[in-house]
Amino acid sequence: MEEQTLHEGILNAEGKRFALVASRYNEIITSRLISGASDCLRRHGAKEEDIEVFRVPGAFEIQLVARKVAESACVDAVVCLGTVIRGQTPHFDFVASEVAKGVSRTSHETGLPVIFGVVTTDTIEQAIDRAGGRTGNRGAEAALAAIEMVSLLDQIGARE
Ligand code: INI
Repeated sequence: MEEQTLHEGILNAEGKRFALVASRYNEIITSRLISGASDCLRRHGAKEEDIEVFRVPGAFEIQLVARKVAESACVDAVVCLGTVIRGQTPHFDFVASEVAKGVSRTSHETGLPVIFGVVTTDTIEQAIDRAGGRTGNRGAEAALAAIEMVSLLDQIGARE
């Protein structure tokens, strides 16, 4: 049988530039996502000066800034961070689905990894769990996904 050719990103962020677009709503949770993402990027080789943080009021505003930053071509990937908690708003479904759709659309339309690191939960306890609590840090996971995707896209680019 012929050997397969596997393409997968490596987890090395050296020389790469990242933007974190993070909402202020539920700041106690989102600040932990920012710390988790920044720490993960640094530990994988990104320089402090190559990590920019853009703050927006709420998750609903993430998409616009993520798109502007992605279009500026100054970064290799954008990591979107926020916290939407169902108990806090009847608008939960609307806000959560808009930000998810917006992040996905921005990635497809700009060709840049735009990663969804928005915590969407029923309760604040579940959000804490996902922001460095019992079930890891969603910000760090999103940053890792960004590093992997940048590397994979580099490999695809090198084949063209
Ligand atoms: N924004 C969030 O990021 N999380 C929430 O849980 C939330 N709630 O509960 O309403 C929220 N609302 C604000 C929204 O994102 C916009 O900032 C606002 O509607 C102004 O456009």
